[in-house]
Amino acid sequence: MRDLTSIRNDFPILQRKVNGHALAYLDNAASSQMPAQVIRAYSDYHERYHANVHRGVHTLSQEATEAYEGARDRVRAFINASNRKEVILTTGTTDSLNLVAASYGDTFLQKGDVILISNLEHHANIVPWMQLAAKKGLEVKVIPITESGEIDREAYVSLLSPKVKLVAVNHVSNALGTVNPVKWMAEEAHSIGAVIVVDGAQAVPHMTVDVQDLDCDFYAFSGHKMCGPTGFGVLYGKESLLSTMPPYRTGGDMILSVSFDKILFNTLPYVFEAGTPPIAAGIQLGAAIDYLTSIGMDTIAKMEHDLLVYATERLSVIEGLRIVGTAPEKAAVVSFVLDGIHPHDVGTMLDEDGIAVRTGHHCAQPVMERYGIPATTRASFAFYNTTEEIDRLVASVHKTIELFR
Ligand code: C6P
Repeated sequence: MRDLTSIRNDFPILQRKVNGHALAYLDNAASSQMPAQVIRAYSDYHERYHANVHRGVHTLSQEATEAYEGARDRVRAFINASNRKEVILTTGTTDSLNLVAASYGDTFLQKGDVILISNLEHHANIVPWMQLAAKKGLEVKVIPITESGEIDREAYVSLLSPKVKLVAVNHVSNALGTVNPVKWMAEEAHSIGAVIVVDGAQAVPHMTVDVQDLDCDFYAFSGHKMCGPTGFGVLYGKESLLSTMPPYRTGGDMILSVSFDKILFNTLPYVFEAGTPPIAAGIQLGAAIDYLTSIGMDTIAKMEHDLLVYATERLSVIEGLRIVGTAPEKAAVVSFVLDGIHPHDVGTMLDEDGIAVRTGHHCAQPVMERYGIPATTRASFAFYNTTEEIDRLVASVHKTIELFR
């Protein structure tokens, strides 16, 4: 196992100072940082083999295609999809979920059908379904959560009826960190003939994900939360479903032939990938997967769990601080509120000490509504964080409380 100092040395940004202090980057749920290996993959592509993919017979284009398609193979292995046709490369989780709503949802859901959405969702796994429901006359029902921020299992089971055709849930909540029982939820959804769409944006970077074991129908995630690039992500879908779905976007690369009489669409996965993709970003995602794999997802999960336990212990004893989201199964996210101090003020104070956290509703307003709060301060950890950074967070929170009293 590599030691933490050598891992941290891979991340150039961790050397920088913010407001005169060493950066303590605790906003990994928003976007994680990139190791030099992933940064280099970008310049390497541009310096040595920048060309379009899937088109040229020339060497550069072939090299670019090989590297880009190599990233797809890495994704397939990383999430244990059964074959590469099931790996659609997108611009991110949001794009992936919109693809499912626009293609699968618009084709197979009918007036009167019910979509179940958990109360824990990011807006990206709410808005496309609500828009679809408004367009097609579907009904959206909400799976409630308990006070600790877990799916209310009994309520979920009682909501499942033959009218339910689709369940939308995240694997890990970005606002609270709750790990949801998606394998069990998939089993229940399938028992009444519904499909399950899992938003895995906050899970894939932090734990081993096996889509076949979960038996989810669709699974979406983003590159930039897993030490990879922004503007790139993945939609996993079962081949049996993807092969029945119409194209999402149309144009070049998603066709086999075009004439003014007839268009023949390309095969999976390319039929869902119209136009020139963000090639460099795709190659970087491949490099990010190599990097995470070199450390090991189980090691990453253990390192982050230790940070979660330490941060929870240290923060929860602060008078006037309340942690929102206390599920026993949590990823390394601590969302909290301080009596009488707005999270934005907390975030600004922490930034003065070089500590980056996210404040606000985290694009999960229904979660905030559930707890009757407008916002939280959220510290989210990655394997390269340290307990010293958590100590600094705690000290800075104390300082903030004293200043605002
Ligand atoms: N959450 C956060 O700070 P995109 O923007 O498409 O890469 O990911 C959207 C998204 C979808 N689902 C979940 C569970 C997410 O956490 C996110 C992104 C960031 O929590 C930015 S809002």
